[in-house]
Amino acid sequence: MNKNKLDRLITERVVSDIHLYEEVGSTNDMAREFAKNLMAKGDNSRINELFVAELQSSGKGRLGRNWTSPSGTGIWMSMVTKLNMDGDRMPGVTLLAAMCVARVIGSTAIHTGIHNIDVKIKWPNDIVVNRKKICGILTELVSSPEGGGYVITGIGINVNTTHFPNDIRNKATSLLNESGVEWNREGLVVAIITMLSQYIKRYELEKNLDFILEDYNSLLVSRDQEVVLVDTAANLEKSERSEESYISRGIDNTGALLVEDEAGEIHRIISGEVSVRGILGYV
Ligand code: BTX
Repeated sequence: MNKNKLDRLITERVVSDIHLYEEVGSTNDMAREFAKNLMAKGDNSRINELFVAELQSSGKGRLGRNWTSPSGTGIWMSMVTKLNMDGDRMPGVTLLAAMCVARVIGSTAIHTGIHNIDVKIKWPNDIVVNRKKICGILTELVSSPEGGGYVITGIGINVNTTHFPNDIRNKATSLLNESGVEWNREGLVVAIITMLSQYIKRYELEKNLDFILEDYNSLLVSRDQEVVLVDTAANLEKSERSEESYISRGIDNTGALLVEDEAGEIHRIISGEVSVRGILGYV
């Protein structure tokens, strides 16, 4: 990745600095260490700071899962953002990031004359293109016991990747695989981080997701379709059922997914380890 092409983010004061690495374990871990150091020093001057790597040797998904991050073909990045909201609003940042990635991919495709890209969000943290996973988001909180802290927004996008390991080959894809052309990684980074920092600012002010609700729900995969909740009993309010199917009705302004049961009753699912599967498989 060419750092000069990312520098606009600094000159336009979207981020205070960019740390670009050839290889790291995980950009989220680098970002976490950085946030911890800032807190230890009592340094409040950095609002947004970006960590980007060409290769991650131990990229992370949720619950200690692995995120395949081969060299030079994807976007593996984490933004550290000073927390100006309650930590319990953090799952909303995951949804904002998903929204930014989906919108930027969609608009880049239109501007470059690519028509075969159907981009959707799989709540809460995946972006799918043509029903395969192209991006995952891992948001983490680094909070201090005295209050305050940082949000780490980790974004992994398969951009020009052509080969995937056997275990994910059926559900993973890349922008190159789907469109047949190479995409400019730096352009995507600049557009996504610019949009995300604006969205986070607005979320801090408004304290809810009303401003993206309609747009988000229009991009939600399986909306108004049958979904199965996997291992979700603990996350369903007033329900202990976990293997029944529901109709997905979109998110509310807190970021919870609304699902309707057979009796027409609406349940709110809060994110955490919740998998929502379409009846036909992964999406
Ligand atoms: P997740 O737990 O929702 O998804 C992880 C699962 O996705 C894996 O178990 C595997 O089945 C599948 N998978 C692994 N690698 C890929 C891939 N490259 N493309 C598609 N599917 C894959 C999603 O977690 C959150 C991922 C965040 C990744 C970013 S990259 C920058 C930052 N640093 C870091 O270590 N993580 C984040």
